[in-house]
Amino acid sequence: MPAPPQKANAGSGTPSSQEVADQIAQWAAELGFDSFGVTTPDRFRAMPYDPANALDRYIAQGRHGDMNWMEAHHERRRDPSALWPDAQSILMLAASYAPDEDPLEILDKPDHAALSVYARGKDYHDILKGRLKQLAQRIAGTTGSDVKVFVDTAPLMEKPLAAAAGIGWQGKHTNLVSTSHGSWLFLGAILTTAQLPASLQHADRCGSCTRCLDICPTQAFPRPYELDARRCIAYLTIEYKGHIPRELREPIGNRVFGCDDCLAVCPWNKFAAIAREARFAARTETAIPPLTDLLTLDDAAFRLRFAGTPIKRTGRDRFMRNVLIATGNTRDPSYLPIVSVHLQSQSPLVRAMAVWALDKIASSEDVATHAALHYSHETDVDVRAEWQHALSKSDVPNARDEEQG
Ligand code: B12
Ligand code: SF4
Ligand code: SF4
Repeated sequence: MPAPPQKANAGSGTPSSQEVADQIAQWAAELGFDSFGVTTPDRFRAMPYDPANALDRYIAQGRHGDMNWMEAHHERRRDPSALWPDAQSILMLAASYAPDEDPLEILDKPDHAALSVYARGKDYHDILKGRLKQLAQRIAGTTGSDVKVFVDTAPLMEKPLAAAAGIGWQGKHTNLVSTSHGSWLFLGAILTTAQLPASLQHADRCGSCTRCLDICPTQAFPRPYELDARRCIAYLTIEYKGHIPRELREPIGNRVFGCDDCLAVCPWNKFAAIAREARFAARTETAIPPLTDLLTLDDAAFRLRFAGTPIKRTGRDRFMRNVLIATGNTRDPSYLPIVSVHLQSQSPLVRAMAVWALDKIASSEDVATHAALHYSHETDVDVRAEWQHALSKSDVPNARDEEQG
């Protein structure tokens, strides 16, 4: 492998490592990245809050919930050298997806679905990966070094790496914040065997602010700078495959896919320019859809509607589970006909949340009428439990007896 650039070699035409870093910064800007910084595995390990240790605690406490892939790749995630021992420098890139409107406004429209800002446009993984690959090719061509590109899905801790690379700091909501782009940044990484000068790190600028912690609808922060994913709406609506715990359904409100509350209240957002990348902007069909539109989606219509967005990856049934929770939270009986259709869904996940929504929007007489049609045929234990809970307020004797017995 050719030697990576080190220092200026007067008259030879070989660029110094600082000149190479400056050139990469320029390319990154040309490719649409809003921020760029360099760090090393040693600097990452020396971060004052010890990210590897924080990850160990997070996994040991089960805060990753059923994201088993975090446990499976734990050793590699905790240290970039474990992922790739030859990596000498880590280049962190950030792209702004700052919205052009207040993402919290939709929360006042319970008959519409709140889809988190990051999921409204084209899938950022695709956009970022394309750009990172182009940048990596140019770096490899210039330095002769080996390069690897990562965005989100690789076992790398992108937030502390970005903090180590001086892009910003990890805020109390745990995401990376920057003084110029606020909390709206996507992150990506390029690892290389080239030795490049490390960037200066940012100081933590959260100060005494606690806005992100205070607004969280599900109290997902056990303490500042720490998140229990099991309580986070982003986890529950996107990653979690099971029945969402009963006590967290009402706080979810109309957040059907992800949540932006802790990001949106960050005071540093006032310095964030609207995202340059038009493909991150909301597509008409994903902007703020009425719940009625979503409640009628079958699998094919779901795929068509959300093709190319992160939403498609959750699959129709999990998405419909979330839509039914939002529908229950409207407390609006006019949804009764469409909710009752879902009582017959093939998916227990959907049937269970249809029963919950029914309970929230219908009278106990209506619940009993629908139970008479469906409860005795129900074989799924979780769906039966939802029926029993709903019926505990009405007069259907067999369900009440079963719950008591
Ligand atoms: C797993 C995951 C999730 C999980 C868990 C999130 C979490 N905080 O762990 C869930 C599904 C909940 C999630 C949600 C979201 N995610 Co996410 N997620 C990831 C992923 C894949 C791994 C994160 C991870 O390593 N978690 C493990 C724990 C240990 O890390 P941590 O919470 O950051 O813990 C740190 C702090 O506790 C800190 N710490 C501990 N003590 C102290 C003390 C002090 C003083 C300080 C300063 C810090 C500190 O050290 C730990 C290590 O850094 C990354 C991509 C990647 N490969 O890194 C994207 C990523 C973090 N997610 C991202 C986004 C955009 C989101 C959402 C905004 C999406 C949405 N709108 O719904 C939400 C935000 C929720 C939130 N408040 O965090 C972006 C964040 C970009 C940014 N600006 O930081 C990332 C980087 C993806 C990307 N490539 O852009 N996500
Ligand atoms: S994304 Fe929402 S639920 Fe998750 S921590 Fe932030 S405010 Fe809480
Ligand atoms: S809202 Fe306040 S505490 Fe939270 S990340 Fe932003 S500045 Fe820090």
